[in-house]
Amino acid sequence: MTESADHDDLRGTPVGRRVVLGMLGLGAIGLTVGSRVSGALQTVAAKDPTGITALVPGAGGFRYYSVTGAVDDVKPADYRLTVTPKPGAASLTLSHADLSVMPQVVMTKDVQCVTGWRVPSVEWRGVTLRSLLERTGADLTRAAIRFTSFDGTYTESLTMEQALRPDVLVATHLEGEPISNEHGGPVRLYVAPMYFYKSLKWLGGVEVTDEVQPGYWELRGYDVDAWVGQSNGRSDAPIA
Ligand SMILES: Nc1nc2c(c(=O)[nH]1)N[C@H]1C(S)=C(S)[C@@H](COP(=O)(O)O)O[C@H]1N2
Ligand SMILES: [Mo]
Repeated sequence: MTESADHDDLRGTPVGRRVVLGMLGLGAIGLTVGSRVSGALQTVAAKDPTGITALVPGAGGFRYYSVTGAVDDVKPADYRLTVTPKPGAASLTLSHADLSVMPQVVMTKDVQCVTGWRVPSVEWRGVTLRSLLERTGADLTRAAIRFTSFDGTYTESLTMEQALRPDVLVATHLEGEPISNEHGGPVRLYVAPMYFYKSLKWLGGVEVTDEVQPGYWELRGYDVDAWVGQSNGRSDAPIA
């Protein structure tokens, strides 16, 4: 099914398939927020029947998404990440400088949004979630991780097995530059093998949990295990 077909199908359909409703929500929110970016973008978005053409200025092919509208532009010096190493344990706080002295990893991989757009060969830099968990003494025998955003609304999750993969990054740099506010800076998640909704922007909290707690879009019908090409009824090529 195509995105425009989803939207057409939904006209006059009061309730129904959760995934399709979720997709409508995703597209509509991209349009709403994107239209605030600039008048020119609003014009482009308004002409697009799928409503998801709000391009991030100067970021070839990316669309801007935020379920909360504009988010505070937090400077690296003011950034804090709260880590809860096991359920019920006291949390600890990391600064941007703490992240920058952990082993840095660079990976060039695709970005694939579940609504269909793909940006090939994007360079990400940061620390693996694994090394962050190890260095904060997290209990790696627990089931899952829950992520919160300092936008106050968006959440995500990974199983512990997924979280420990080498291609899951707590990212600080995108294409060689500090991640901009639009892209979820100063620190966001990049979950390479999964649809981009797993890559939570404006990362504020990393919490070890005893069960997977489905994230924002997953509560609205998207798959929790969001492998590219093997979930959400899509057949995109996997990200190598
Ligand atoms: N905090 C937060 N993270 C988020 C989202 C969001 O709305 N809020 N949208 C997700 C979705 S659906 C996508 S496609 C990507 C978009 O990232 P971009 O705006 O850098 O292109 O962010 C993901 N992470
Ligand atoms: Mo997305």
